[in-house]
Amino acid sequence: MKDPHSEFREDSAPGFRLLDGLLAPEAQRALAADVRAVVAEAPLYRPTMPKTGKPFSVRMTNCGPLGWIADKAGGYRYQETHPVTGRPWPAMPRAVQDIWEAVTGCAYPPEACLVNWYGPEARMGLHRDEDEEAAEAPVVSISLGDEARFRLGGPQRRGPTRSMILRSGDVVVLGGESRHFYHGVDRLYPGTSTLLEAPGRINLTLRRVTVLE
Ligand code: MD3
Ligand code: FE
Repeated sequence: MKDPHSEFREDSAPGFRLLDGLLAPEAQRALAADVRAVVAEAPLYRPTMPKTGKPFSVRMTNCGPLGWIADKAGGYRYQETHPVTGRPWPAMPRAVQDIWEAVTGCAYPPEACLVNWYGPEARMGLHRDEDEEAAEAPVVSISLGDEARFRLGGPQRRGPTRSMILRSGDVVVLGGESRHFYHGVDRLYPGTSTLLEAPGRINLTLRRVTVLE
């Protein structure tokens, strides 16, 4: 059978690295507990699309100094406080910071850890991450829970895309050109992991937002 990851080698997506199964089950469980503690302090909420006000199917929260938010009136942006509680985001767990350092080798820390919580029916349309001033810093993604079909395009919205399965414990590093590629999540495969209490998937997206001088 064809290796499902083969089409994701460096040649077709420079800077894209899938670290398949980087996190052992015990590390995944510890991270899931960290995320539950974050959610207890900074509750999940459902963002809305700028202009249309259409709700996301993914629920979100953040930890770290900055959080990514979206709403009808204000658009996509980073801010220091939770849009519902008005409180500062909880601290980024040590384990999350350690993963960033280990996989990017960056001397600077990430500023935002977006927590995406997918229910069985949730998905994320094709988009680019372009709200960061630090546009050249890598982005790191950590998957926990049920498997998902992830889609990666190129620098233009139209054009070929490829898909792959992201599993619990997988870490993806988006560096170089791939940092600016279109990507999304087509669907979940509910029941493919027992890590979380309910069917679903958590994705942590780690980003540098501001440029260090
Ligand atoms: C490829 N999240 O929050 S993470 C997002 O699984 C987001 O929840 C998805 O896209 C998720 O913005 C995908 C993997 C990822 C993150 C950033 C990328 C892939 C990327 C940036 C460029 C190319
Ligand atoms: Fe994204």
